[in-house]
Amino acid sequence: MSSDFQRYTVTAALPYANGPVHIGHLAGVYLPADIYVRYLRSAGRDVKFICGSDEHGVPITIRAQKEGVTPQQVVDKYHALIRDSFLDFGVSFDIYSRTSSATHREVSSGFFRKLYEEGKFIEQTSQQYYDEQANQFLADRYIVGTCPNCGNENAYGDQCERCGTSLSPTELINPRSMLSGNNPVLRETKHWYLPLDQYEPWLREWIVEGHKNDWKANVYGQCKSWIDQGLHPRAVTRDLDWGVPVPVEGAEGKVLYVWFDAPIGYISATKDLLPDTWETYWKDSGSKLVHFIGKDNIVFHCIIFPAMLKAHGDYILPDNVPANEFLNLEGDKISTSRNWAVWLHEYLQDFPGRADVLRYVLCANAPENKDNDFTWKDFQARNNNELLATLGNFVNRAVVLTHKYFGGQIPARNELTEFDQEVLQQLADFPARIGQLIENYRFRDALNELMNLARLGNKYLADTEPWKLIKTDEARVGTILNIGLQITASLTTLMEPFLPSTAARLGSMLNTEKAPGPLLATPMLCLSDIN
Ligand code: B3M
Ligand code: ZN
Repeated sequence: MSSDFQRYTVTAALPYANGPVHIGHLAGVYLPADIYVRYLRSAGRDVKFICGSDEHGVPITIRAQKEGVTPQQVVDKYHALIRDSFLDFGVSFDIYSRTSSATHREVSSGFFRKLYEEGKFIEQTSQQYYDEQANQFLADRYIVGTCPNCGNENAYGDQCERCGTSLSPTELINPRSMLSGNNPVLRETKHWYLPLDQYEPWLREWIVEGHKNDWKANVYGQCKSWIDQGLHPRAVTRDLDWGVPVPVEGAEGKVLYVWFDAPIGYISATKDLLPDTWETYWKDSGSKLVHFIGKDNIVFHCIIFPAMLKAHGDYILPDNVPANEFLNLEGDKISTSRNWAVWLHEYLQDFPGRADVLRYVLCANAPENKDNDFTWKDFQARNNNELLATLGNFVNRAVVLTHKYFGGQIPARNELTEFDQEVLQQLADFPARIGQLIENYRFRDALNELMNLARLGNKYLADTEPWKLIKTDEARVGTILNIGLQITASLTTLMEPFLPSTAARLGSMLNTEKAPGPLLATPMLCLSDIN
């Protein structure tokens, strides 16, 4: 139970710094994580929100080759772009670090070395694909071929993106090198493997038995099917020249596999943030570790990384891994290579100051339990019918009428009718209900409850009709607006995790908070916009 924990370590998947981030990333990972963290902070909990760029691996070097620049230039460019997009959308990381940092090299090397010295790896020589023209082993995405599962002719050496099957290069039919296009040859090379098979009984007990009821069905189902199929040793090193060098003798020209070093990036980023106290967030059993990820990252966060943490021995394990499904765009899969995406930085060029509108739409339609579709028509309808007509309209009426009838002073609450009491009772139930939903990772439902509160406010004003009563019963109108403003103030607090800049704007309008900071300075709801 959440109440047993004294603090929270919340991570969001480290995006590859090989391209900008799009609405699928925001809807699937960063928005739910940010809502969760903002809620925890507002509830006074001790929480650290950790992220950074994933700057190693073949996706980076391939992009560098395509653009004719160095891998370092690629990651420098996209690290800055991604970091700024998150900032512009109010994703409130405590740190946005990067895996090319000195801290990360030290922490990930130290992690590997400890496992190596304690004999936790298997050392194995095997035949791997090699491109004789490029003089290079073909790790992971450097090799493509036909997927043995679905026949996709462009499956990668580690995964088929069409059917989602995870692959090893030698399973590909008709393999070809991404570097030269040639058919590769097999050559001998030595690597270190994490014997996942040895962790199978423990993983079965921890996940299949232990997390049956609290992990999301999509996450639990994927894990169970992996474990049921039987786990095998996995190589944690690669023959590449971009990455964290393998810190042992006889490993020249080898680096840590990107999926070995990247999750350790969560730990190094925490160390960057809190050089003296980071260990509390990773080693104390009073800390609740939660990983927000997309569904293609489930096996790495639920099976491989926990096995690494277990092998290491000093670390806590994730309490939950709330992965989302995918978001499509206008009925088609989002694709970087086909440039079919809404890029976050471009959205803000088209809709300056409207980050909250996208946050709202992506949360209301989040792919929590199944793949979902983003359409501009739905975006427009939700903006007009929900944000403006429901939320905006209510807040506008409450505030404008108070200015009109009471010069902007909050009127006194006089005698309460039965209806008033009923509404106040309903109002009092919202915070706990919304909080409970957020703590259970049900962000869509939580947002819907927030809108139900705005609906309650609209109904209250429509039923009590203060604009008719003002001529005859000013005291009664005072009570009505007092309650209307109470609902507005609660809405402001409760909306903060979802719509942070709108909440700041309303807070300053209601004088409940100090003026908004620079990130939050752009209003979404302008009083003149509505009615
Ligand atoms: N960079 C994959 C991705 O962006 C990977 C996540 C790493 S999380 C440790 O989908
Ligand atoms: Zn396939």
